Amino acid sequence: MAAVETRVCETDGCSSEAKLQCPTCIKLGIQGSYFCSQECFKGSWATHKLLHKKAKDEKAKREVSSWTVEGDINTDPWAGYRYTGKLRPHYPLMPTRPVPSYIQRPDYADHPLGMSESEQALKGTSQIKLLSSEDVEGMRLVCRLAREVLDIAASMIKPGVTTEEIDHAVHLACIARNCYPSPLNYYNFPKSCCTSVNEVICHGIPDRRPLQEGDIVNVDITLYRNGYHGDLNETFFVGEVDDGARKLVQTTYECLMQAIDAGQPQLHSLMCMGDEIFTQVGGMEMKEYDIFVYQLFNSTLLVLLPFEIFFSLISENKAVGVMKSGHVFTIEPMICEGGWQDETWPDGWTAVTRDGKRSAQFEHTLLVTDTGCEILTRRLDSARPHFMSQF
Ligand code: EYL
Ligand code: CO
Repeated sequence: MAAVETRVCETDGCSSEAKLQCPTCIKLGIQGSYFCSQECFKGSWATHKLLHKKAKDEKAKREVSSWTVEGDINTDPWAGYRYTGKLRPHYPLMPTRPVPSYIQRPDYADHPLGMSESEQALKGTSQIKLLSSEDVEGMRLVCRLAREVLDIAASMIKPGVTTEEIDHAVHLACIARNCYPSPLNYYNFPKSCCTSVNEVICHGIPDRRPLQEGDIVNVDITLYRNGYHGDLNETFFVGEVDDGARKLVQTTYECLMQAIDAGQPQLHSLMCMGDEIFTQVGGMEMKEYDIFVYQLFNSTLLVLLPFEIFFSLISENKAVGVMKSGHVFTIEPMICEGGWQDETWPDGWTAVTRDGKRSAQFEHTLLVTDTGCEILTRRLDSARPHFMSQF
């Protein structure tokens, strides 16, 4: 008897017969992708579109590797793309770095699209987890280790060093501390940290570009251990930089520290913290408030609520705006020299300013205590960030 082929709808939990095929998938040559109805197709879109991105990324990778002669650096991988500034990607990227199997992995590390099931399960819940004393110790440890790794990256900053070399050192330093480098494979992110040079606002991908005298570069480090993420970043000077760079980086650092000082339990302090960032930023325009809120769940983590969403919850007087002793979150202001408008490079990750002017960022992971915020990612050997000693 001949087998009759029946297709089942791709939507999670829907088992209807499916006859509609996604047109983009047909174009991109992606097999499968059948849905029973427009409704199911729309409902699955947020997840489904990631398949398109993955197929496009893989196609771009094939094109880059066939174009590149060994040893050559390709600084023009996306035909027709208009860059907003002087920075260019430097391809090809080195192959994905492996993490030894004895290191505990977050769930997204092995998901084909780098998605986190534990994070998805938390979508829409607005309660922030209160940490137990065991959780607090877990966060303290992973944040201290993340700080050590950022300090290693800081020690490498000088003209001529490539951001991929920094990423390599970061990758090994995470493993040496029995931690997984959190960015690796998170939504298929290809590297173990983010390096954001000059007009890159955030999520820059380490590549073969050597740092140049006068650059500013942000290195964003996140380590994962035993279900907890420790996340911090600093912006560094590469050699001598101009006065504009110094003012931008100094201002951004002050934003972060003033915002932290405004954080007190039992107040609508996230609003106060946001106000502090506004006040500090003065004449400069701002990309956005990036106060991401962490939630731990099922011993894996992390929901990131953009500040705008948080802000609207606070102004509606929902309990979620009240900071309580035992909440953990990061605060990560990004400040631009010019306009706040951003766009993303065709790699799908690198966020740059539309006007090509520079952007700086600092980030700490914080624990709310009865008396204020404890900076879990603080330096233990100095009261100052690295850029203050780089001149
Ligand atoms: C991965 C995934 C788009 C990072 C952070 C790397 C980047 C862009 C998709 C938050 C969320 C770092 O360190 C972070 N915040 O401070 N995703 C992150 N990725 C990535
Ligand atoms: Co970060």
